[in-house]
Amino acid sequence: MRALLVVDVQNDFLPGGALEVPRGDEVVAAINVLMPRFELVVATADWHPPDHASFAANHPGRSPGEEIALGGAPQILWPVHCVAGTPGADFAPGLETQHFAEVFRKGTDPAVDSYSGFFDNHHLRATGLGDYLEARGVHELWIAGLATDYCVRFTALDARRLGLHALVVEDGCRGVELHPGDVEAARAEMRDAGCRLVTSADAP
Ligand code: VGL
Ligand code: ZN
Repeated sequence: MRALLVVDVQNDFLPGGALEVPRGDEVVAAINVLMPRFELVVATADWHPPDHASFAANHPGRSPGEEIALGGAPQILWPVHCVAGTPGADFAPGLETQHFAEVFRKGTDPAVDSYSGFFDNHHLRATGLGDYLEARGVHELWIAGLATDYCVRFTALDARRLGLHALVVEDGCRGVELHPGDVEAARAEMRDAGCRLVTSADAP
């Protein structure tokens, strides 16, 4: 069984959003074309409480882009984004969300961030996505969305750790590129972990 996972295609990650991904809006059309080709489509949504520890605003004197230690691990501080229930957390306009069989919310714990759609950044808590896919006999996971160098990357790496075939649809993804080269490094890391980098033309 093959499934498509749509990662964090939410307003705050689009141009003009709180944590804008350059050309992030371009993934919508590519994903809309992809979705009808899969028997199962699921999505993740970044879904933070206002007091989330990844928000620079919750650390007096800190600015977005700076790094702190959080629970013993490095944490990049972000602008306030994808606050649960706000318009910034809504799916992008035009995204055909009626294809989503399920949505997995992540980053809901104020104390820990969650880039991966499967586990939080400390790998302590599962979102349920892994069990959901296993219960449906999914062995091949196609992944598209935002952002290539954060949530797509960590989701794809966790998919491999869980023994799934992971295919990252490059024209369905865009990166933040906080530092130049981040997207290229993410591509190399995913490839080295056994992910296949494909385009939507390769879809079934
Ligand atoms: C993301 C940074 C912070 C993402 C989420 O969806 O890639 N990046 N929160
Ligand atoms: Zn976030």
